[in-house]
Amino acid sequence: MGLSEEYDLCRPHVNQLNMHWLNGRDWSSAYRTQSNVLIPREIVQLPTFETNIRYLGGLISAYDLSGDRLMLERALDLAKILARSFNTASGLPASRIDPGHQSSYWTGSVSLAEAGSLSLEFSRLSLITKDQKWFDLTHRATEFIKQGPAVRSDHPPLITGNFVPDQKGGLYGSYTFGGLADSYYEYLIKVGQLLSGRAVAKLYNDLYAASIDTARKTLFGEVPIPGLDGQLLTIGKRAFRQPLVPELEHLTCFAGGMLGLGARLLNREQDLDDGRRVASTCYWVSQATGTGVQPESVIFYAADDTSRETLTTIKGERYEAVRQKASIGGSSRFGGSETEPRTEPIKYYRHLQGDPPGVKFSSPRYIGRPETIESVFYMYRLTGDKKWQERGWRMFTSWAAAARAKGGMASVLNAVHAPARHVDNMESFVLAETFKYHFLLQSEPDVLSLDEWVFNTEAHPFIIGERAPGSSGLWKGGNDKELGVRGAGTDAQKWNRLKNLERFGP
Ligand code: DMJ
Repeated sequence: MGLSEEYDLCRPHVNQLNMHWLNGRDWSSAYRTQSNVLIPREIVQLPTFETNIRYLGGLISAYDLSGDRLMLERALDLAKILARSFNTASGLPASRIDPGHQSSYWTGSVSLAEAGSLSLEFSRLSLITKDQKWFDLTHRATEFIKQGPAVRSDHPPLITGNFVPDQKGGLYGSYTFGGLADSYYEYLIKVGQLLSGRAVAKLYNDLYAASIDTARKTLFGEVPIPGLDGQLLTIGKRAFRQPLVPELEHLTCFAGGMLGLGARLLNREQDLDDGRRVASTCYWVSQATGTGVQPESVIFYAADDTSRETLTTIKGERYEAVRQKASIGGSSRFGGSETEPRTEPIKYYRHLQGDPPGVKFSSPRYIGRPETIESVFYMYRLTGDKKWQERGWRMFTSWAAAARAKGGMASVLNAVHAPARHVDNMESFVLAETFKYHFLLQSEPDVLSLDEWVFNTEAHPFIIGERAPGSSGLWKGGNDKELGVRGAGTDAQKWNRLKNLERFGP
């Protein structure tokens, strides 16, 4: 964005970060305060997944974009800490680590996304440093997943959101592309892309392709909205031996872009069409709410839900139609001959209500999530169709109208019903992802071209191929003399630390 001055202002902050301090607490050693109070080594829980995708991914990306050695040094400092999470019996990363402990951790039940989403960062780190040890850690974890839970699955190689690494069966929760699972599938295709040309990429590409083939049969569901027939597709949720729930989590909406990317990389044309329909469905839901932003999740009426109210258009006006439960002239629900199902007759019409049509249930909060605009961005870059830029712009203006606050973008308490009520909270992914995808969608396609960059799940771009970090010329080099003391703690860290020490003060 041309914010070079801001980048230079951030360098001392990155240099001074004390990787041993978490919320003001030191997890690495016991120590004495000036008033001789002994503070024991703290037990902390470092969230492995978030620290990896946000901090490690951010530092690696900053290095790839700038060529600034400082970013790489700090990335390696952090990678050494995160690598301890792999010190488990299975070799899967523990979801929370106490980095001060050297001993093994029992991972218990792990979430698929948390266990399977360190591979892009660790693979890129190996490519940069030419040191294979980082790659080996995540590769071993992927092998474990492929040979363990992916085989024990009801719908192989799909895996439920949670599983216990070494337990027979051991799969819990639902099959989904949404929360708890999402970035595992995303990283299969992206690691395959990062490593393309190397034999080892096959493992990731094959596992990805097989996962999508199974998901098409088990998780993909048509969204039956009259007037939009055949245009909308959701990727729902399925619990153990249960029917598909036609849900659409906002988190799942990244899958439109993932399917498009996979289609291009692996010549899977059907995936592009499905990805386009998933992205359209997410966009459509966002625009069908009272506020113009998308709820956390919606559950559509299934086509055969007898309580379903369907939308129809009569002389250009939108109406809602309630279908009659029993059909004319037949005992079966479909009526007529048993081999020839036919649509039930429409009983009466009434005006469309305000909720998204076809939606039975909404979890209505919007917290600035990026997944739909991410897929809209991919669709534009992959197809060149300007319709996606226009859709993205509508999303941006409606988001601004609903969420803009004095200090940033607020969360919205209820996306379904206007007026939008603000919640005083802005997640870090609003800057890392949501704004970034909006910006890139309206930029020329050679700004971070998808042929040259792969985005981690927090939208931090990594170089694909042999190009040297910093060769984009975005950063001209900075003044290392002004960086301050390495690891002394940033102002924010020191403030937290002071508050913490005061608890023990005289
Ligand atoms: C982000 O932190 C990442 O994209 C993650 O993979 C899941 N989704 C959140 C933002 O919604």
